[in-house]
Amino acid sequence: MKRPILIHPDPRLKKICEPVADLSDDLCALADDMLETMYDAPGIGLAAPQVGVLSRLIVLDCVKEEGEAPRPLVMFNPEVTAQSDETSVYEEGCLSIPEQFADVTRPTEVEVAWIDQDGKARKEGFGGLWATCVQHEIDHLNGKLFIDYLKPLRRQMITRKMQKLKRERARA
Ligand code: K1U
Ligand code: ZN
Repeated sequence: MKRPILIHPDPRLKKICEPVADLSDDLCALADDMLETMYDAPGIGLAAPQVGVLSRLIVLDCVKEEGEAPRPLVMFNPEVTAQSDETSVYEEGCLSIPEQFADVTRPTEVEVAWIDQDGKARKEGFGGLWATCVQHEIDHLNGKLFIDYLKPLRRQMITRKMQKLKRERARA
């Protein structure tokens, strides 16, 4: 089932999310819903607070090549366990901040530990777009949006645009 995506500004997008203690059927169903919502948007990642659930759960699939097999990843309690000194700049977007994009600098490579949908502990290194996306999604679990990396004036302008968008959508 597809779920509605919260639009910034929303207090739920600023909260620190709670670790997942047990993988219940409800949480696994939420992960499936999030993947469906992400692919439909379309997007390459989604974090639980973006659908209003304040738990440490993210999904991502950064396979972009047409014809290449999809690689959906579901991560409970993801944590960056190591990061490169080298940084890369990527023009990021966010499904909670539609049609706004900005350059963000992050470590080029990260190692991430997480619990998968079968309850198994996993650890893997990511680079390129995967590294950017997993860091963006983990930021969501800590109440941080990509616009928080921008200068205050640019952030304010984007926030005002989103407030206007929300008013227009509420009227429609
Ligand atoms: O967290 C989100 O809001 C999802 C976001 C993830 C992301 C994008 C870019 C850099 C870092 C993280 C998106 O998926 S925005 C949409 C998007 O980037 C995209 C959509 C379709 C095809 C390719 C990319
Ligand atoms: Zn986002």
